[in-house]
Amino acid sequence: MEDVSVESLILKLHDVDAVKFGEYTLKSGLVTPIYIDLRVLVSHPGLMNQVSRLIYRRVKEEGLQFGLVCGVPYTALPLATIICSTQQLPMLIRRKEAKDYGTKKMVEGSFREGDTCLIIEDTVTSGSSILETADVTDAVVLMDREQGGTEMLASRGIRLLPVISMFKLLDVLQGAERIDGTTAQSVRRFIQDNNTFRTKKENGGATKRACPDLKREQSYAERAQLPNVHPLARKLLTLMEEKRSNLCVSADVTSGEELLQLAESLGPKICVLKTHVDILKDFTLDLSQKLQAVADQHHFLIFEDRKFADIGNTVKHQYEGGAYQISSWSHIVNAHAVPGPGVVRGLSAAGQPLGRGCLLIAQMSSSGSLATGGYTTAAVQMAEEHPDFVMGFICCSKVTQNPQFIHMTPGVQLETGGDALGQQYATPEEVIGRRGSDIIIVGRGILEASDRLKAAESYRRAGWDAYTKARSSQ
Ligand code: S5P
Repeated sequence: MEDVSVESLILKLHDVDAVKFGEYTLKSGLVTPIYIDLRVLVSHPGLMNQVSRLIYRRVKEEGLQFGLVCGVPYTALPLATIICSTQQLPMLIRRKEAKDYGTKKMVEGSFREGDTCLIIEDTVTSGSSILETADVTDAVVLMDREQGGTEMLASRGIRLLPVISMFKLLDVLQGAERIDGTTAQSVRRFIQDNNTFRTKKENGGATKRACPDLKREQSYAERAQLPNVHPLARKLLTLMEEKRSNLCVSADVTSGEELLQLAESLGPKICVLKTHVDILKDFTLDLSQKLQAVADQHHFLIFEDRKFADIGNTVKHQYEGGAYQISSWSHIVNAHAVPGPGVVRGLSAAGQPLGRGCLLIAQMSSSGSLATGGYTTAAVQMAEEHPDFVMGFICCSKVTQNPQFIHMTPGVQLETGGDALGQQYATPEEVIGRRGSDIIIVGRGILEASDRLKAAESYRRAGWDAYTKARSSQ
């Protein structure tokens, strides 16, 4: 029987030069190591049929209900035609430009207010052409370049169903030895490096990264068993699964007593308690010992959000010495990648013998953050080079496919929005479900609630539900 799988399609697309590797300059001037041109499909009738079948199958798998089909011109137009012809569905044609005579309609074909139309697109990079097409809820795309389209559309409430994703394409071509590991890696880096998108000004003008792969192939518990996972990450992943919690509370309070009280009451709900000791007016080493005892009792980790950012020698002293002696009580610390790998080596010299772990700041939640693109990629690389100390990232969305790293995301509230000083909030559903992060970090969403325990439980449930939903939708 003819092989109509996505894998066989990928190989055929490569055969007909719809996917090419080399150096190609895009309209934007950007040089890309991969070029995708699905316009060549029209010359291969067998391929047209296979693509149409796979698109239709994808849509049916998701159980989408629709009465009309519209292909975004030009490449997806003949694909929509084949689907409509074989499935006996009415079609709509969207004009690229309204004609300047006659009816001046943008859409040809019959439809009524409230009709549901399936939008078919050939490739998606940013997702903007889908936005232009209609008031859409779902769209299917043959090839998702994974450069921000899914995330951008998700932020507008549109679900994008890809038949082929860029990372899958690279895996299949590499597996079939059509491309070597170096080529695959350079394309992966290019995609990760260029998958930012700018939301509209009214959303805060932030640069966000798309998630390279939203799928959660492994559970937290399975990842805890990976041979090269950092021991502290192993402990964290295990307790997350046990407590059914991917919630980190950001305990941004100013008194030691309040900090302890918060740790005691919210302890059972959280996997990590994040502190900023330098905002406490009465920090003592005795307080840090008490905090450790509460962490042991309720099985959570302590994360001092110190954001180290100096040369190795200085951060080593800052980490182990001074009034705070952070390395003596905090399981996790974080660091900016700005100083280069020396910052990790300095911290590691003090923390690794104590079994401590570090999160590198790959992205930030604040509007206008400079931690994007090449900076983010460099932070990921730095982590990969120091896996014995770096256990994960502070980030807005998944920054690496490597399951040994933990992704922790701040800027989370149950409602999207922000504060007056640049903070930007996304929901647990968005952060865990769509952006593929592992842990939500919540501060004021809980601290400012009239009932903090109740609020923590709402966030715990929202984060956990988003995780289980993402796992079950595979
Ligand atoms: O990019 C970041 C990184 C961090 S660690 N954005 C952040 O907001 N944070 C921290 O997360 C920030 O310092 C604060 O402690 C917490 C967010 O607090 P919230 O009250 O806005 O939820």
